[in-house]
Amino acid sequence: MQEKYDPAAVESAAQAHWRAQDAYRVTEDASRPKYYACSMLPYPSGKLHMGHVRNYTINDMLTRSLRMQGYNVLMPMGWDAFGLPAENAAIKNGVPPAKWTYENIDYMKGQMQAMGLAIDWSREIATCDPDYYKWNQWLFLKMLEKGIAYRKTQMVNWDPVDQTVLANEQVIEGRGWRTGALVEKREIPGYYLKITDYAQELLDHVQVGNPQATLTGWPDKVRLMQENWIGKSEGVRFAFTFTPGQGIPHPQPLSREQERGASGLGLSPQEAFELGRMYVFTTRADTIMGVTFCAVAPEHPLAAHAAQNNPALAAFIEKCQQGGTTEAELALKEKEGMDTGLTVTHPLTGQALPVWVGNYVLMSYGDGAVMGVPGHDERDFAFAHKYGLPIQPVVQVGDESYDASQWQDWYGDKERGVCVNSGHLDGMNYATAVNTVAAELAEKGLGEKKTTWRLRDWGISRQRYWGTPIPIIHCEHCGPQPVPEKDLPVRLPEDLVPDGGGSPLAKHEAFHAGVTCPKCGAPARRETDTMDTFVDSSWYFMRYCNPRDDQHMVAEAAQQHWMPMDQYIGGIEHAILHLLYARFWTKVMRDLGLVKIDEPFTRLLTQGMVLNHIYSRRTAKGAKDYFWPKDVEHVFDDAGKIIGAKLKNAAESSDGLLPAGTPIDYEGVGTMSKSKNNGVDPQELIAQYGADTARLYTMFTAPPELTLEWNDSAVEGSYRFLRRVWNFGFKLHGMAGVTAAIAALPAKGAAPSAPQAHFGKAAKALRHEIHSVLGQVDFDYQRMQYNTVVSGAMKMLNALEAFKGDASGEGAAADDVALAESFGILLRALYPATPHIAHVLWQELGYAAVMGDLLDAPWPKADAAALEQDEIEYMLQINGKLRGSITVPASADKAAIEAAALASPAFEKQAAGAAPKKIIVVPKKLVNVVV
Ligand code: ANZ
Ligand code: ZN
Repeated sequence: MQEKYDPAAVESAAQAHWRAQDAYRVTEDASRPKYYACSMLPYPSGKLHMGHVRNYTINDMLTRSLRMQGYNVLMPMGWDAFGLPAENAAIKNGVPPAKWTYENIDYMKGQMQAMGLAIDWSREIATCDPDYYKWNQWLFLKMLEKGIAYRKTQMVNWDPVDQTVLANEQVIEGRGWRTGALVEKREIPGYYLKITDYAQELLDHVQVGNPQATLTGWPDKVRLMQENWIGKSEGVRFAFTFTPGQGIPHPQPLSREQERGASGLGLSPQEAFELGRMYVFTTRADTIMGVTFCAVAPEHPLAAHAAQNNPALAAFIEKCQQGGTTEAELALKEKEGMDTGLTVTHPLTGQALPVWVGNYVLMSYGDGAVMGVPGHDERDFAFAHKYGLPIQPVVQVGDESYDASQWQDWYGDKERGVCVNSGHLDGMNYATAVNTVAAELAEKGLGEKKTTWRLRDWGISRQRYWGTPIPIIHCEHCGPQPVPEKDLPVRLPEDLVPDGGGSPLAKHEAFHAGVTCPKCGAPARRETDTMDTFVDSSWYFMRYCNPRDDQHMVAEAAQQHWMPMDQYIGGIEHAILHLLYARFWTKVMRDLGLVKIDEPFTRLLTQGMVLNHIYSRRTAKGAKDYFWPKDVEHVFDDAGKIIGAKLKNAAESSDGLLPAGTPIDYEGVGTMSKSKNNGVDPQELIAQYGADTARLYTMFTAPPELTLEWNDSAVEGSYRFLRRVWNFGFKLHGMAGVTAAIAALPAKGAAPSAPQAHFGKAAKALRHEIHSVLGQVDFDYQRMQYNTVVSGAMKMLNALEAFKGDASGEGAAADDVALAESFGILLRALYPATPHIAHVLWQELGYAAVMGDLLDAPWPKADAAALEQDEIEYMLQINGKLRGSITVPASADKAAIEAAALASPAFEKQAAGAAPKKIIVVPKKLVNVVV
């Protein structure tokens, strides 16, 4: 055995051993309980970052610890290989996205192997592989058949210079990322998936507090984010009629059928406009008597109508449509509006109300129009203040007094509110008022109660090259036709280099060559749009169960064996879209008879971000340079508080080479990122300390779900700990008594052989410590709190290092047994975190010869007998002050403990002959004597 800990040698030996055994290949072995643990598949960006290291180490610890406990564990890995960065890299470097992607995959796979992850590589998937995306196409066609996929026009970002559609992330402050041209909105056809048909089920299964919820193994935070995204709102939908005589359609009475409109779901804003109506959706029909204006979205037909001969309004509408229009962006925007000059009629009072265009009204939600109740809606309140519109309070809570100059939280409280200033509604609570108003509106044929959802159908068409081709053929005569199943996959040519000007597929004649209409046989052209990459990641985890099946998308037996996944691990950034789409896709597959599960992921762990210090400096030109943490040191004040930073060494900057000592701005900590120069490269870390240190450090520094703040000296500390483990192992290796004791340990499956009576005092104390820490470690493994698993291992090593055999009990041999047993427990407790060093020590010291390979070694169980103590130490207090301790037999009763306390030298010294007034005994902890 090597005397010195040499991580590189240890790690390559362990990895060679695992490779030779094909140690991580799993099959559907029904004799053991299954466990499917999976990390979200990475994008092959080029190299691993610390977030990956953390994510996969968590997964690996889970996998290894469960395997030792007898589970058949699946830990697969794959690549989310389609997407925009590959195209951008291609534009920049002139390399085809396929080549770039496959090279990155190779490199990152090598990095993962160097980390010693227990991945079953035989199940590897790359989503850009035709054997994989063929099934995206196949399922899409099934969805088309069932009407779950459909075609409609969609709004896209259009770059007028490059003549191309831009992804949202390519629009920066309203301009194209490459050309800087002002981006226009265009309507083009695209494909949608009806996720809205599943809204109720998606909500029920995830909602906190819902009796139908099954995703109780997910963090509440994520469940709530999904609930909000799905956004179920119960309220009333009703129409304001146009006040006659304004040159807009005259309101007409409608039958229920007419009101349902062409879609059957109610008139669209345009249809309603033509019939003299403007629908709104409100969750607060109880405030209907407080409406003082209405507001419509800039895209609403009423706005368009009013703008026809109002250039100022037309300009305002255009301005609203520039820049971001996502809800998050709108929420941050200053509320702005303009009067249309048109009025609508209040359905209950008959009052004429002005209609404004408001930038805070979304065309895509409800009916694209709101009733403005500034008295009780915070946004309307701000809007009314800005434009001098009247504020009319109509809800009273307790004896609060309404002050129209300032918003107060109770104005929006519907739970405790009672209607006031509302005529016949006065005195009603929320529910009664809403029911009354809904009934009156229904009576007038103007509206009814309605549930509105925030969730929209999922648009999957992307005008990009590097994605799954949508299997559609366009025929001049027959329109869009599905590609026949036998012709799948529609292969994506892999040798194209996009140039930024539109999809190269459109210009690539070979892609269309020989294509004919499946219906009439006329020459035709392929669809050139590709699928959103969220499609790829919506079901890859099911494909891992039968990755090479070329006859089926998913194979029944394998699905039933592995799915649902027991534990999914990934970043919080995927809390909404990816997880929602994957849940939806699973339900669609269920309804198509492909799988039998309702939900794909039983438990979810969202790991925290990895943070590091951020250091910057303004350049002479006013831009910002960021500096590597390794080049900077903190400047402290007298109290030890960080007040700034300076360069530790000379460093390059935009202003040239800066000398050591140059002051630098300290920005605090933030997520590691390339742009802030504060990333730590896992490769460098592994080269310097080894993978085990990288793994141990990321596990030890914080619980998996919390953020991890980088600390170089703690990395060093992790390394030193492993070196101590090695040194201790080396010492034991040289002790013939210990190696003999290891060889005599019970084999796997055999009963423990050493009875408690065998051990002397020191050995009992060691075993007591090791087994009680083991109990804690075991519990922490179950709850995946891996940071305290590592600290438990540290405690074990401390106890082992401090151990001095006293050759009591059955002599020195019993001490050796205690050492052999204890170190074997430490190695197993540590192994899931640092498998290489644990594996090599396990082999070298002879544990493997007795208990087999560490991969499947028996998980140690805390020995109840070792936890029993012969003697207990009590802290001794005199008048509440700690004065020493006493040791009494574990069997001592209260009287015996009191007597021992009074007989102790500490008491005699402190009490100086005074009589005790009172003695308090806290069992197993402390005795306090009052004199
Ligand atoms: C009047 C009112 C009074 C409202 C009040 C709220 C409070 P949730 O809960 O998210 O569904 N709203 C309706 N359609 C909108 C749109 N297209 N763009 C922006 N806002 C819209 O929100 C429902 C409330 O959001 C509705 O209830 C409406 O304002 C507004 F004291 O109507 B309310
Ligand atoms: Zn045709």
